[in-house]
Amino acid sequence: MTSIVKPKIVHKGLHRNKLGLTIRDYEGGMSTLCAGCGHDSITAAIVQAFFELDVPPHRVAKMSGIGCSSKTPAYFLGASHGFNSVHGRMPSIATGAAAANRELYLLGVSGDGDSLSIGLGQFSHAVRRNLDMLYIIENNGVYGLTKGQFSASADVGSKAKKGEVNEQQPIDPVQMAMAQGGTFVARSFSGDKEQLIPLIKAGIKHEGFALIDVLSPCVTFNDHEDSTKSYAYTRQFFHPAIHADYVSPAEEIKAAYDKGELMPIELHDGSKILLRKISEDYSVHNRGAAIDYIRAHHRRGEVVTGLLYIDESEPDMHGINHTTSVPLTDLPFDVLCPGSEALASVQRNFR
Ligand SMILES: Cc1ncc(C[n+]2csc(CCOP(=O)(O)OP(=O)(O)O)c2C)c(N)n1
Ligand code: SF4
Ligand SMILES: [Mg+2]
Repeated sequence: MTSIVKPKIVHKGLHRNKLGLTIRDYEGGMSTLCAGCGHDSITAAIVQAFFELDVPPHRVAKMSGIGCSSKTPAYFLGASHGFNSVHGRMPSIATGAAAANRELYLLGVSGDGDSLSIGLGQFSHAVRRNLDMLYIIENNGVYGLTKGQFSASADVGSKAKKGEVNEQQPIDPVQMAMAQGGTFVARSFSGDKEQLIPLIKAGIKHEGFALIDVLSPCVTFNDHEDSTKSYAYTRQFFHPAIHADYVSPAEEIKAAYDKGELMPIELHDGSKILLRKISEDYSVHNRGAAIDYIRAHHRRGEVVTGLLYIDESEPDMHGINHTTSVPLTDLPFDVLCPGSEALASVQRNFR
């Protein structure tokens, strides 16, 4: 994954957590994403959440697939374990890591393309297994890395950079996770760190599968090609001496709003989304009511944010499969590898 090594200058007065670490110890390489990309704001929230929870970075395994979103683990927790899997296959790798070592905090970062198109089956099975991990979808409605094709989360009527209009219904990962028995389901916005950081902390600590779908604007593919001031138009009349590309820096979109409040957000291309933060009296333990609530607001054009559902009574993957609590690397060799006679006996049972 591309990243630039950051010079490490630690200010003496920087706050230290219970482990004596500063926030700098939770950072990674310098981001190579477009300036203003929502994914960078989510990276900052992840860094802050792990720092505030006093989690030792080496106790974290960060997993991802392919996409701009899936590149971001290079930009946080440089001292943790990591695996950048093939497109849409991160849940399988995370399942293996979870089975091998329960002492790790598993964090999966994925995109709407990675999770809802090619990886939809993998995503669904991670939910129904209640795999003990925090799974963040950095949801921008497009395949950012491959230049802005619609993803399966694009809303009906949304326009691609080339003017094409999406006519297919979107897949909502939140409603999917609810329907498949998800035990921690939340949605947030990349620019709302007051909401996002506590949700990430709760998701890390949840025993089971915690999904946070984070709306994360893609600044580059909200740029319109019809405009004579667009980069695409300029390129037509420009003879490059070298093959290089430029994406204009954009401001990060931030949002601070209270419980129950409706917040209109203007995206970089001028389009709007309406965020509704769940109110004080919302019940997070009623799956049916939560789905009704999300759908009712969706019909009004609103996207509901906050912790939408939690169930702490369901066993996670380890509980269901009775996995060992000892990391596999710490098990004695004869337990891990019982020998050829034991294998032959298992095979005899299958005949
Ligand atoms: C097997 C396979 N098919 C297709 C691709 C091309 N590809 C790379 S990233 C991507 C989609 C990324 O979209 P998303 O997960 O939403 O990430 P974003 O870049 O928007 O953050 C695709 C289709 C690939 N790398 N591998
Ligand atoms: S293409 Fe879009 S998603 Fe990818 S880094 Fe740029 S702004 Fe972010
Ligand atoms: Mg995407």
